[in-house]
Amino acid sequence: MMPPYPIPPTDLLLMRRALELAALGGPATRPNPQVGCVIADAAGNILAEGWHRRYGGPHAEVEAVTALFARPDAPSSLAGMRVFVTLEPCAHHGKTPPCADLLIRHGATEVVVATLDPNPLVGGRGAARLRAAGCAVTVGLLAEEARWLNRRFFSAQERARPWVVLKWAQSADGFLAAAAAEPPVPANVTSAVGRPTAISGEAARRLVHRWRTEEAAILVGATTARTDNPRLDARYWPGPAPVRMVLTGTRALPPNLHLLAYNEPETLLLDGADLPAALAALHARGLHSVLVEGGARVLNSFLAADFWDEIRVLTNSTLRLHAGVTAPQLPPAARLLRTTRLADDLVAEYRR
Ligand code: AOF
Ligand code: ZN
Repeated sequence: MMPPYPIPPTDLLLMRRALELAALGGPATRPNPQVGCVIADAAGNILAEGWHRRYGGPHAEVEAVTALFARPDAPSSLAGMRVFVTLEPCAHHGKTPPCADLLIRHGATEVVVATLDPNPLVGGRGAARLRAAGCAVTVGLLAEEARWLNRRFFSAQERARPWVVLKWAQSADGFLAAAAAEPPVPANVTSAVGRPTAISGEAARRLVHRWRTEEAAILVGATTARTDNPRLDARYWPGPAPVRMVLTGTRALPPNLHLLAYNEPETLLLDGADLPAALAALHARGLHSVLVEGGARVLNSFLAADFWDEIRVLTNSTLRLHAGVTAPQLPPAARLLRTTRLADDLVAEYRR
């Protein structure tokens, strides 16, 4: 059942709050979704809040119900309360007992859900169980926002492939790197192998490290691994570092590269000739998203195969390279989500 039209503005506010709480879970919930829960009284006053804080920890509903009954003025049950939760309450015994049962046990009479849980273990069963117990369940309030928040989780559950974020940094004149050959470089040279070139400023680099904490894996091609010798960690932002991956060709990588020399956790080497297999390997490891950081060949191969969900482009507006490795072209399906300016760098984020 979709929410009644018109949607009461208070319901929107309460579900938005639940989504804010969900986002506090951040990468710590991986590979679980980020879930938030708000319990309000019949008038719409928030009495308790909760969110899924970390993988294996209590679910959002458990946190909120516990907070509610810890109040000195706690109600005797959930009867007459309004429970807002960003994901359908679970119906399965996972690391924790089913949230639907918890809500029923406490006499819940109204639950508002943003989206059903795509997990086949749940998939509508939580809502059905609540309804069977006489609880009114509404599904679909701010569903799009809730799906976006957990886009990586939904991608894994619904498409059995990771959410793919392509990222590159380019000069104002559209180059990823200066040409490998030292000048003089003919103006028409667009080599695929460049020189390691610092494109972005300090703030943009820090933002990229934040992005790295937000995705489960990070991937570059063998040429980038060789030429740039990147670490691909997240040392400029608190949070988990992504699992590092290199798409390799036929040549072995030099073992003294940072990616191989500092091999804890292990850098995975995947076959660059078979992108579907590489993505399947990520999915099989429970990695729900990947940040693809280059180089040109790898980015273009993801674009050509249409394996992308978001594209983020950092453009240094003051740097001109005149020649070198040409930046990929944005695909026609890319829609600008937002732009941000960080000193000289323009950050453009696209989705489909
Ligand atoms: C909820 N509320 O806050 C979350 C849910 O292993 P477990 O017990 O933690 O269960 C993980 C699954 O439960 C996860 O895949 C997803 O389907 C659901 N997550 N459900 O009711 C929550 N985090
Ligand atoms: Zn649950």
